[in-house]
Amino acid sequence: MRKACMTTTAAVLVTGAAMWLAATAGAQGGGTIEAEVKYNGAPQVEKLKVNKDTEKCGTEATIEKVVVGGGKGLANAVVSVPGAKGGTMAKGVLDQHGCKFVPHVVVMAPGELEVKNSDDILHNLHTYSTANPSINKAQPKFKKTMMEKLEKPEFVKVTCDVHSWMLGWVAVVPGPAAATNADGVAKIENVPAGKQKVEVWHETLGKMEKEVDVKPGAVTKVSFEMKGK
Ligand SMILES: [Cu+2]
Repeated sequence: MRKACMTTTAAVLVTGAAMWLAATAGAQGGGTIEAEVKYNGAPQVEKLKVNKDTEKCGTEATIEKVVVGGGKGLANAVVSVPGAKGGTMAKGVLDQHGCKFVPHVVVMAPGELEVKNSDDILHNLHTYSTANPSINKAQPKFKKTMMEKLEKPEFVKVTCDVHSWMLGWVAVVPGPAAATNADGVAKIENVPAGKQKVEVWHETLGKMEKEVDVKPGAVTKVSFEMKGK
């Protein structure tokens, strides 16, 4: 009884110390970068007629090349801090749903990508890579999920050989990163304080970079304006 009691006390002390350490690290070590990406041009969204698997794909496909939202915000741009170690990285999950890649741009740390097939039809994952081995693999309707390796940083184009209009991207980035939302805003949390290079990538508009000074425990804002090519 006495031993159990002491073990519990020790566990509480250890948990308390861990929480204190985590709180201290959060307050001193990292800040948030809020990036706003704008595009001063016209959206490029193509529509085309679909005449295959229409019960799942619908009769019209939308190809999102440049999506511009409210206040000229550019969606689907990837904002990353390539030189920062640590930070929060999302697991890579790419779904094929309604004969579209969802999300249009997946952001992930080097490692494994989970590829889902939410449609009850055959898709064929085809990636275009230089740093990673290319993938060209059928995903039949019964195969709801498959795991693929993308271990080197790279922006990988993804298509489907069954449905020619399907287009997506997987951004494999070494540091903390996020894709911009419909308003062109991306928030990256837990970025180590100090001078950091922030990089923006967009599938058709290219790359830009800026240096920011990340303040611990604060939000550092940075804005970009992508130019048309
Ligand atoms: Cu497909």
